[in-house]
Amino acid sequence: MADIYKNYINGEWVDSSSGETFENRNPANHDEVVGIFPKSTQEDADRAIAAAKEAQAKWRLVPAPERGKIMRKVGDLMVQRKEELARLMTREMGKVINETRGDVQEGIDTAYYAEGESRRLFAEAAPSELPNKWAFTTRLPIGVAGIITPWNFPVAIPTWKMFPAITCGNAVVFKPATDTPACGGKLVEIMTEAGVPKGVVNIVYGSGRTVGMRLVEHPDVRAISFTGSSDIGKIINAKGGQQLKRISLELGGKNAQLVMDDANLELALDGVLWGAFGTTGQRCTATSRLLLHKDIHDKFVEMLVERVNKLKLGNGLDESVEVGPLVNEAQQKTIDEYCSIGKEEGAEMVCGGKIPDDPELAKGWFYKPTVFINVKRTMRIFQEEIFGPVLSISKINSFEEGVEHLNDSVYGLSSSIYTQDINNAFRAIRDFQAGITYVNGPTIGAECHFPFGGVKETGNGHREGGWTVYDFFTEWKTIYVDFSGKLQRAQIDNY
Ligand code: UN1
Repeated sequence: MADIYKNYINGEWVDSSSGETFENRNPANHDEVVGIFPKSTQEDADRAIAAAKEAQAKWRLVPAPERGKIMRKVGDLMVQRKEELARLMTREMGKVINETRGDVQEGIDTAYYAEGESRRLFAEAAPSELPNKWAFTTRLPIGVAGIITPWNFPVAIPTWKMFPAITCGNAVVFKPATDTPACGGKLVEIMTEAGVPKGVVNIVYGSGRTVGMRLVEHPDVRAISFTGSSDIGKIINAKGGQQLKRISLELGGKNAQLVMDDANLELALDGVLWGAFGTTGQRCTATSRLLLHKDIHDKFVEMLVERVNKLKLGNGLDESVEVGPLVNEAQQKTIDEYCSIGKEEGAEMVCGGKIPDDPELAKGWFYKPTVFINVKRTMRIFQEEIFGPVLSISKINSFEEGVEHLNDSVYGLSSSIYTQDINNAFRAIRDFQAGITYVNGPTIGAECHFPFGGVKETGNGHREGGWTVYDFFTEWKTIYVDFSGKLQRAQIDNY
């Protein structure tokens, strides 16, 4: 029997005002319904926003370290329920159990980090230019934040956004992806159990078009944090921008790993297998381009194909499985289309490229891990985000050409170089156009206490993670205190 979920608005679990619902199914076995969820309306979103606004007026007055203690409790409860959450996540979106455990752990780390930051919301002070006058700054919450999240990290990404938002004294309305609503619901349940007051966290299930857009358009939502595609991000930025909202966008990627002729090839191989086929390639940080120096190209391709062909596909609850299904049928179709496009464009497919014929996998949205070689910069499979287990390989003649290839993208999230040459490693750090560069590590594996985000069309300049996201969720206020007892005019009386 599928579990029935409800919205959480103003401290109560409620159905949608429409009475309508939607279901989600296990992508490894589409006969299995994971849960049934309210299909919410604009009115439901409005009620949640009103509740958040009211609750925030009190929440902002709670000392930040007190808010932080609740975050610690959230982390403790997540530790207790880690396995339960991980198993639910694998059933809901398909990635293998070790990865879903990692996803929950990233949320736990984010909770404990939030507790620490609650005592470190540092602000600065500097001398006033006038005598008997002090000047300093402080940081205040923004108000109500709309949290719109994707399905590929159904616990970690919502925690990156909600925990700092709430720790800073904001209230949130959370709209999880329709492919992973159950994980979002469990997370909110934990937050309420840990003591996040009613109205400070609300969850409203439903489509991006109805619920998500209402958050973006409602004047009482002053901040939006969104992770998803660049196309939707641009719409959110344009709509929310009309009201001059603060908007943090974490969007697409077309991340590359450059392997130089002096690299440790075994290490680079482990890296690219994990980077390209972990999470079935469904990460914004996934390695989707591999740039191989000409002197190691043929050998590396041979080593890679041998390993890719051995990757075990299946239901992610089986601990021996390495690659789970895609999240849904549409995604499977997209991947298949890109494989046809790659072939038509003249790239050479050296493995994969089809839906597996294994009858055991017939009820899931599986796709064989795919590798293309001879991929040219003008090809769509070089340029476009595919979000699946497809790796495009290009041969490069030099480090400089590698940098040029790597930077030839509208995106700039993550990047990686494998080399033993310290000079090239540092040149890469300086010259790769990306928010994240790994040296001798794959393009995935960001840690929650560091800034996370990218350049170009990957975002709009904000960073999640680390201390930087605390800046996003606070307003700076400058305070001048004049104790001279007379009018002192800045820029005038001292000159
Ligand atoms: C994402 O790709 O959507 O660095 C987030 C990583 C993870 C987070 C990825 N810690 O791959």
